[in-house]
Amino acid sequence: MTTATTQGWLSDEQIVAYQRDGAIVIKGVFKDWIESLRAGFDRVLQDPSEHGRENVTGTDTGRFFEDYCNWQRIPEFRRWIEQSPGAAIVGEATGSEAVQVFHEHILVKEPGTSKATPWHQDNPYYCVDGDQTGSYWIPLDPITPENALQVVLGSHRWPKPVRPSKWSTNASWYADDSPYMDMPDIDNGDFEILIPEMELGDALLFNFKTVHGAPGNQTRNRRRAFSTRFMGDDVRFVDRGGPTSPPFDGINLQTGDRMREDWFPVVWRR
Ligand SMILES: O=C(O)CCC(=O)C(=O)O
Repeated sequence: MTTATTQGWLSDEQIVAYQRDGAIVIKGVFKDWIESLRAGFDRVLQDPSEHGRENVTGTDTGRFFEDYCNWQRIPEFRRWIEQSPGAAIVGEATGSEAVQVFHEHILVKEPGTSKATPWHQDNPYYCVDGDQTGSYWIPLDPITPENALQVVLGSHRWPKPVRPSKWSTNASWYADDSPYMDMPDIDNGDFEILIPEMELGDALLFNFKTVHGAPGNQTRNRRRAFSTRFMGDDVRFVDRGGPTSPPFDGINLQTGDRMREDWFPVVWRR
């Protein structure tokens, strides 16, 4: 576990922007972590977990693979979670006293991948709810606006959550979709979309409720991205009435409970 030093990682302006917009780009902080995250990423590709999923089907081209919840068995990921400034930055951005790790996630789109990542919020798929949250999206290959993750600024404050759906069919994720609204037409010009310009070592940090999505990858480069999801003070378990993603079978919590620290350790305290 790391503890806060007198060094803040974020400026006051970045903290205000994170809380207002639900996303910020953090420059350069993870430069020295890229090689080891790539090594961890390769380990997962060679030995995926039961959660590994291929998203390219039918007439789609390329490969869009993702996997998650591997950090306990991948030493490079564990080191990043426990020793990088990632958790501390989420603590600063959310004004939390302590930060727990939720899970990590890898995504690769090989060159020529037609499949886009549809606009979505992560929070409705999760077995948690809260506002003091932070997900990283850290590219492990050079990216361009053509294949970068994009976010809808301010969408973490929308009054209703967006209906979670299966990406392949758009069918509702849960049997009861009454708590949700449909995704508005994000490309109709009414929304402020951030398409980040990023270099290796930069990270996009966004709230679990921020709407995000990405084009396929029609560039000549692989597009690997490493993510970790962190939870701040107000995050609590929620029973969604059906399997969530990730599933966390056997978690044995009730709606409103704090997330258990044996599964989701505190990795930073103020
Ligand atoms: O990398 C992508 O295309 C999607 C990433 C994403 O949805 C996430 O990190 O939550």
